[in-house]
Amino acid sequence: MISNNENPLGLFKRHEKNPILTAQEWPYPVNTVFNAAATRFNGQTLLLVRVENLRGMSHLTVARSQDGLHDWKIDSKPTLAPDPDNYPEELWGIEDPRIVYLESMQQYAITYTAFSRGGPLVALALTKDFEQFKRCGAILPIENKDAAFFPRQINGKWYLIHRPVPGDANSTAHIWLAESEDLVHWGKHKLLMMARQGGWWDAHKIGLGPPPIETEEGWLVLYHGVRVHASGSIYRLGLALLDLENPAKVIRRSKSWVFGPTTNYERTGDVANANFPCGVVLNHETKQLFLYYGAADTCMAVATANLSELLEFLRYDSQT
Ligand code: BMA
Repeated sequence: MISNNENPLGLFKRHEKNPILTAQEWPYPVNTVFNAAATRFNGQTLLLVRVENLRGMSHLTVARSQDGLHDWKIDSKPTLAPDPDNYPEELWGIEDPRIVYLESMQQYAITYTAFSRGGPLVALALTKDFEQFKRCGAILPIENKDAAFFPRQINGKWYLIHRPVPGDANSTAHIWLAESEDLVHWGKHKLLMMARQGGWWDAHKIGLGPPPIETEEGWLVLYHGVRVHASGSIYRLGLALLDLENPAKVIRRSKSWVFGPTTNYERTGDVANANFPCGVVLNHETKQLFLYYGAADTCMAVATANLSELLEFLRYDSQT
């Protein structure tokens, strides 16, 4: 039998009921539902789903399920809608959230892309109950996306992973790390991981997927890598491991991708060949990881993996 170390594409197993959420079952008319953040809340799995309306703009809506797989209960109207009157950066919608529970503050931090007149940027909202939200406004200017906090302070500082785009939307883009005292003002920006070059699968752009996961070996980072081909881009997923006490240090980075578009619902949709995870839920007893991902910018799907198998694969396939 071929081990997962020799077959990275065996690490993540798609759920047989995929896609788990589609526009057809939404309680109100929408175009697509994708790129959801994920967390556990009140004993349930909660997804904060990016929903694109019939004007092409996105808002966020909560869907809950007891087991994270079946019987989703979807809020009957947008849970967090853009508020451009008070937050002009949300003019053209809010997208691609990441949720991190900040134990020390007893609240959930939601970092999301606000699509401003000047381009996409990173905004922050805090909540305790997913009903009332305290917006903190834009925390990083254009063009920036794919940001999430680490769930705890490290040596007295908050850390944020983010992905600025240095030129126009087609330029190469890398993953950065920033520090803050208060979650709102970010500085000491450092380049954390670069897109590879040439023929590599992650040679064009890379960006954080779900928020970093704390493990005994380091912070496990699942990141998307983009390769541009004649017929468009392919979004796939790779792994990296950061030092627990110094997250600016990359200990390992997978050479191969570990998850990419293969099924019909991943290969066909509004944006073909985009597997785009923004949320992960870890079962701390079984060490099973539920990866929630938008498929082809059209629907939501889930795949499961074993945490120790991912770490073992990283030991085997690493390059930094
Ligand atoms: C990225 C983001 C995602 C999207 C992906 C594929 O730049 O905008 O929201 O899923 O492109 O279209």
